[in-house]
Amino acid sequence: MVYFPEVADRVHYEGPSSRNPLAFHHYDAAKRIGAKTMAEHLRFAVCYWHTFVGTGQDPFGAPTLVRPWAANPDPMRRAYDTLDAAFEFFSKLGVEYWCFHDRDIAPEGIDHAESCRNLEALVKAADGKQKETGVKLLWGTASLFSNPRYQAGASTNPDPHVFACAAAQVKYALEATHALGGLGYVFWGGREGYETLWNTDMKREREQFARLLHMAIAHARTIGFTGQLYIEPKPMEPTKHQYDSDVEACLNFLREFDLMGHLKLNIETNHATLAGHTMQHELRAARHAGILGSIDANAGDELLGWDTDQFPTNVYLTTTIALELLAMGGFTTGGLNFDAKVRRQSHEPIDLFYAHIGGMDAFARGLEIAHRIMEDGRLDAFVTDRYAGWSGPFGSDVMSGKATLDDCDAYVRANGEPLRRSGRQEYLENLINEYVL
Ligand code: XLS
Ligand code: NI
Ligand code: NI
Repeated sequence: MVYFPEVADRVHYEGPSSRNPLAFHHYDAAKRIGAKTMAEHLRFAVCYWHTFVGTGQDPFGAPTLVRPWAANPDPMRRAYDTLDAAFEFFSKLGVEYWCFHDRDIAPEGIDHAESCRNLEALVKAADGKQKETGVKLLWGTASLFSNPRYQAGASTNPDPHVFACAAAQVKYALEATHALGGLGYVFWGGREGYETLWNTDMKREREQFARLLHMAIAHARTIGFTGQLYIEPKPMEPTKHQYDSDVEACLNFLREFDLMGHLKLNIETNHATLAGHTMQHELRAARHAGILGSIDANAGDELLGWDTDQFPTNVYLTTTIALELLAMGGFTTGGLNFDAKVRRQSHEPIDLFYAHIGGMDAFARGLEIAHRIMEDGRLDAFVTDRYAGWSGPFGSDVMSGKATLDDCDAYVRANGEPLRRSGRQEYLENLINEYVL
């Protein structure tokens, strides 16, 4: 069955003047930007959960995204149909990667053993699809938040029996990811946090979470999975407070529990803004610590206080992301995964194409702009110059630990009042706009 008949074979690049809404206007996969092609820089992935199993259900209303691939009453049949639709979509869109949770691709069975069998069957089918289409797995993950048993957390649950369920699920999800040649595996702790501290031993829960991660690292080694493991910061939702609240909290967690070097971060735009940070801040903090691994590309709504997971269309945002990406030297195992969903009124399958085309075009433009800003060099030169004093004899003595408070006292007595220099924020904002506009 063909699920997306409106797209005959593939979405093509037609250039900025095209009026075809089912063509790329900026994303030209093979176009070279510096040393790499656009496709090599951006490494787009489509997420399975929002795009193929999201229903549009909200607390006020029933599902609106009623999909032709979800029509079969038998859950296993439905899973195979969904897989067909997904790989048709990936191929027609021309993305290289996909991402999934165990429960997205295969339904839960009546018990753990049946759930594992279901997953194995769908992994086998997905493997065939990957070989047929050439689409690869960016990362896999386990849904440790949807089943009611996880209501009080998965690895951070007060009950070790629940911990065991979560760990067993991670074992199979890791093996599934490995079987599919996944480049990475993500831990997003959807319920690894608390609703109220009155019933919570926060110290113990964080230790439990770290234990699960150490166990997963050991299992990855046992099965020979060499992909990158990531944790994904998010401050809240569904919990009131999630332990992986932002990049700096994750960094502290990784250092505290001896996990640095084993995990990197998968950073999501809407999670950054929920944490009260810009995406630029989160990426910068991770990049400086050497743990910027992958990106969940989406956008929030400035006026709404939850994870709206919208498609990124703002070129200013994609430019700042691309600047961090270029400054890092590009992805190694990571990519740009559209962890984004169409609005519940956009209920037709074709809306999924419009959404992804828009996101890919916005990133293509952002990449071109960021590359030109880097080539131009004025922004970097300004920042370097702003700190130039630190390369002088006094600045070097301070930073090498040679200078004492007495030396500072002597320096001020000899040199008097420092000159104030403008931060030139508006000048720099205009400089960025020279390229964006
Ligand atoms: C939810 C998260 C989730 C992870 C994967 O907010 O973004 O989708 O990316 O579990
Ligand atoms: Ni995400
Ligand atoms: Ni999210």
